Order: sequence, then C-alpha cells, then structure tokens
Amino acid sequence: MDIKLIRLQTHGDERGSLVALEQENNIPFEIKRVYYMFKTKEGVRRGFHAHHSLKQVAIAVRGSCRFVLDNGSERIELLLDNPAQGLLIDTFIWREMYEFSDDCVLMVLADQNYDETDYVRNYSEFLELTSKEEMYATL
Ligand code: T46
Repeated sequence: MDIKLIRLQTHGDERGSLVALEQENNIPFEIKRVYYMFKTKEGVRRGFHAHHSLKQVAIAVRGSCRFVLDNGSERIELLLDNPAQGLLIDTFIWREMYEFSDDCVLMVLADQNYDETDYVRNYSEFLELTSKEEMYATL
C-alpha cells in the first residue's frame, strides 16, 4: 500500500516555527472542513471506519498517536509525531487511531463536510466493498 506522508515546509527563525497549509498546494484538495481531537483518554482507540469518498490529511500538531491504515488487502501501522508531516488518507482506507499521547492534538483537514452516510463502519462490509472495487478495476 502506498502511504503518502506530505512533508510540510517549516518556516523557522529565532522565534520558533510556523507551518502554512494551503488547499490545492501542500494539501492536495479543496479544504471544506477542519476538525481536531484532543484530551483523548489513555487506552482509547478511535476510527474503525473507512469513507466512500472523503479524502483527508491528518497532522499531529502536538504530541503523537499511532495509525492503522488498511486497504482491504494490506494493513500498515505508523506513528504520527511531527507537526511538519501530513498523512494523506485516501478513500476506502480503513483507519484506526490509538496510543494518543496525553498532549496529542490530532488535526484533520477534509475535502467534504461531515456526512455520516459517507462512513463504512462495518469491517466485513468494508472488505466486501474493497474486493468489488478491485474487481471493477481489473475489468
Ligand atoms: C476520520 C478520523 C480520522 C461531527 O459532528 N463532525 C465532524 O466533522 C466529525 C469528524 C465528527 N462529528 C461528530 C460525530 C460523532 O458524534 O463527532 C463525534 C465523534 O466522531 P467519530 O466517532 O466519527 O470520530 P473518530 O475519531 O472515530 O473519526 C474521526 C472522523 O469522524 C473520521 O472521518 O477519518 O477521525
């Protein structure tokens, strides 16, 4: 599975660091929504879903957390711990987030407004949908 980690240019000087996020530039889509999670309790795992059409970029702007990304045939785990790094999460990728540090602020940029009907929250259904996608791709 191709994991796209976007290196976000950091403008640093004696005052500290600054990262700018621009749609269609370092963020590869129009930004329709931004949300962030923080104060995540110890031992909590979040996510457990995929999206039909939503694309997102996740950035640990503070602290760290781990991600599982699963495309139905491969499962990859990675640590997000760098505010100058964005993780692109494409459509039809099952995601789980866990091991949030106490101070973690995980910010997510999304290309669509919130829409519960875009979620696939059942893993068996996700596997079925991804195998159909693969079948259509090979036809
Ligand atoms: C994703 C991962 C990385 C809203 O009302 N608006 C929003 O924009 C969002 C994202 C959530 N909500 C409500 C819906 C739920 O009642 O906030 C509550 C928690 O959302 P959820 O359980 O979906 O959170 P996570 O952490 O499991 O998943 C979120 C995103 O929903 C999802 O798209 O990719 O973060």
